[in-house]
Amino acid sequence: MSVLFIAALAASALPETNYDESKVPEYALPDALLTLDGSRVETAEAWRTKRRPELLRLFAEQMYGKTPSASLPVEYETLSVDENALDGAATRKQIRIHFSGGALHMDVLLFLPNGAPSPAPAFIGLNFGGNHTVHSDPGIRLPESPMRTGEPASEEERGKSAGRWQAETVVSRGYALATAYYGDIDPDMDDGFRNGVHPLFHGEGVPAADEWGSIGAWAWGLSRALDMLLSENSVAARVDGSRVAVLGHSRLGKTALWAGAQDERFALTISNNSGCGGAALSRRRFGETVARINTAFPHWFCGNFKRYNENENALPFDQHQLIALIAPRPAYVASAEEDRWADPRGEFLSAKHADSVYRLLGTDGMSAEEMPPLESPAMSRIGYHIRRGGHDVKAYDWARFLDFADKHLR
Ligand code: GTR
Repeated sequence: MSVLFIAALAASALPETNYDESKVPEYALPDALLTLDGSRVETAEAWRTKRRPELLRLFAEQMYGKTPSASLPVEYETLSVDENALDGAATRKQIRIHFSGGALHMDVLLFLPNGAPSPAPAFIGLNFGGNHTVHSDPGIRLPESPMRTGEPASEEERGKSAGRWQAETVVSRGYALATAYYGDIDPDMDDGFRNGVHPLFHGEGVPAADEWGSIGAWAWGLSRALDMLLSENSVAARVDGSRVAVLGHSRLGKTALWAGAQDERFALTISNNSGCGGAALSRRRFGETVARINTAFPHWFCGNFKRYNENENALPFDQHQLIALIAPRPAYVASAEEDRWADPRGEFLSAKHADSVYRLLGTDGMSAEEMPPLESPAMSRIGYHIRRGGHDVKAYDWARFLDFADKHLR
């Protein structure tokens, strides 16, 4: 039997995808403030010292996999500087982060605003197609790591995702923009963790059932890029490391949430259409489900997460608690009307049910009681919008992310 045939069989054995709100099963969400031993967290101190570490551990061991605590040796190499990028509005820098003496590298592309006070707040996120897809600027290098197809990156793709990054707008509003290709950290393939960062920690072996998959690796990469922003002198002079927002779309939105939850140096976290395994509540089983995502993408989460295929109620948490782990730092969740696969209502409900933790920590949480209408953003400590259209990052999304960042990082 071919591999494709087996995969199709496995997928067809799954229940039909539900897009009917009336068929969402009844469920009880685990209480973010109730610890495993049954005691209730009543103070910010108890959240910080007891419940937050407990929840982080549960998400690591049961879902994303534990991130190695050891660090790899790094070196930073400036590949290029163009002080006159974006028609003079930005300085473009490309910095290569070498890990373990060159065993792996990640190229970070930066647009630093020329006309804004320095150091500037920044957005950082991984991209799907290589840094050269983020803008048509011919000076942006192609990645050396493979694409998801296994093919090398191509010149034809230059600038094809510029709409998803809005570099001119971001810079004109006084923010720096940093991005790296996610395949530099771990190629997005179910290949037994033979490439990318995993072998640097596991050698010939594979991660154990409670150790990181690809999302964990990508989140780790975001933290390593943040290390660079904070410590590479020429960058640190222009980027304010205490005001860095991490964002991502879709699987990289799941990644941004996990990065923001683990690494408290990220001042603000944005999930765009992250859906199942990201902002959407797993227990709703609306659109993509745990079983579907684990079948289609077995390498994204840890081995233990497969225990919850069609068994969501056994999860010791749900995704509202991932957002709660970001508290009291601001978090923003963006949905799209036609992106039903990602369950927009489930994404809103996660944002809303993180509220109790924000309030315990002394900030406001989610201002909207009900899911806001189309393109009427809720802009509290937790933000949310749903826009018209499908699964994508649009100018509308960026405009709201910038408004939200202005509110919290200025
Ligand atoms: C889909 C997957 C989603 C989402 C999306 C993406 O195929 O089912 O969970 O991550 O890919 O990343 O574009």
